[in-house]
Amino acid sequence: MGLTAGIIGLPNVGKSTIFNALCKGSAAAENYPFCTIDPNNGIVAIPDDRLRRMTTYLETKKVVPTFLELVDIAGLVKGASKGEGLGNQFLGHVKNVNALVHVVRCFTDEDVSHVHGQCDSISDVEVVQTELILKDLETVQRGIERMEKVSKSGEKEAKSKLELFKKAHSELSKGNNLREIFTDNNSQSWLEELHLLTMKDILYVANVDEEALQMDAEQVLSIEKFAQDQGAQCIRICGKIEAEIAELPQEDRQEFLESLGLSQSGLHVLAVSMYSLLGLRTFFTHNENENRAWTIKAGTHAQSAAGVIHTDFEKGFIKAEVYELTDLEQYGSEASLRSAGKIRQEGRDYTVQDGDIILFKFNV
Ligand SMILES: Nc1nc2c(ncn2[C@@H]2O[C@H](COP(=O)(O)OP(=O)(O)O)[C@@H](O)[C@H]2O)c(=O)[nH]1
Ligand SMILES: [Mg+2]
Repeated sequence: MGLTAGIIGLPNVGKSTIFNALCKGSAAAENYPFCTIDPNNGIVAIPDDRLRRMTTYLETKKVVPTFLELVDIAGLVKGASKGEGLGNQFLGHVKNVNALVHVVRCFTDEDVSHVHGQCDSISDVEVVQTELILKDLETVQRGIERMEKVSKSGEKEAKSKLELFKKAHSELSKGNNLREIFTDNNSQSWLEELHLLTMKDILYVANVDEEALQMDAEQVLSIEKFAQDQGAQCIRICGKIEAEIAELPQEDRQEFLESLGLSQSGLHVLAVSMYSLLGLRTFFTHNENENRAWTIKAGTHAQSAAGVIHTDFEKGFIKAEVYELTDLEQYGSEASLRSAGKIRQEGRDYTVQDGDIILFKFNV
């Protein structure tokens, strides 16, 4: 499952700094030379300690984590929806991502200029949000015009869609993000064809000063409140520290983090938040060639989970043999788990749980 997050925000807020640090840091940690695709697209490995733990007991040739694709989307300024700056290019890129990571400047640095002269986090997020809303208004307006034509032909579904699009238009006109309004599956699937920006899940990232990672600064609190009012999450990352971490060899990173009083890197915090935002779960597989982590949506059944690995696994699905990491750590090997009856036999409708280690049985 390709999962893509687009990093957005005003110019000079630290988007590229965070993007580069996460991609570079991840590439070094996982030893993946291919991690950066181009200057604006990168693949970061989702850090997951369970892969390491399982590999202590299950010997294999390589360990493959699951990935998140990041896109550094430049060019959002006031007026972007009307084509200012890199307006149209920006909006073209942002249309294709699964989720938005909205970086807000909360750090103080007189050497780094601010597009609007002074740094005010709330008015900054509002400028960005307004551009997304304006662009959606334009898109929805086109949708309405199209549906008006189609519904004249008497098609029933088109009439209901037209109503829905009009409701969306009125909510946007009031300055509302659509994700907060349309939470039911039916509306969501009808709105999907419009690729609306304010329907996308969003995570706010306060790019803070080193001290503000642990201490509450006023700017940060106000952004956290802003996010909370929308039912969204806000995390704190210090771009400067992430950039320093990315330069360190893997074995020195934990100590560096601890010296700053931190337990996890920004990438870790971001990955965990992304998973929770998008309702994602991880399961693991093991064979002599690789131990691997896979991403699925919460609620995915065993047969569809098999399809994430290979369509043949899904088509020829027989059963899933499932066990838990903590049992593996207690019994030490698959053979011992088997003789202790700790490997469960599950059918196609079994709902895969986060952390399951699964051996799929299938016909080819
Ligand atoms: N002091 C400080 N400067 C930062 C931080 N993050 C980014 N910067 C600086 O802010 C400037 C703009 O950063 P950049 O990542 O290019 O911003 P972008 O336009 O949003 O991509 C650069 O000079 C960065 O070094 C931070 O956490 N603290
Ligand atoms: Mg940039």
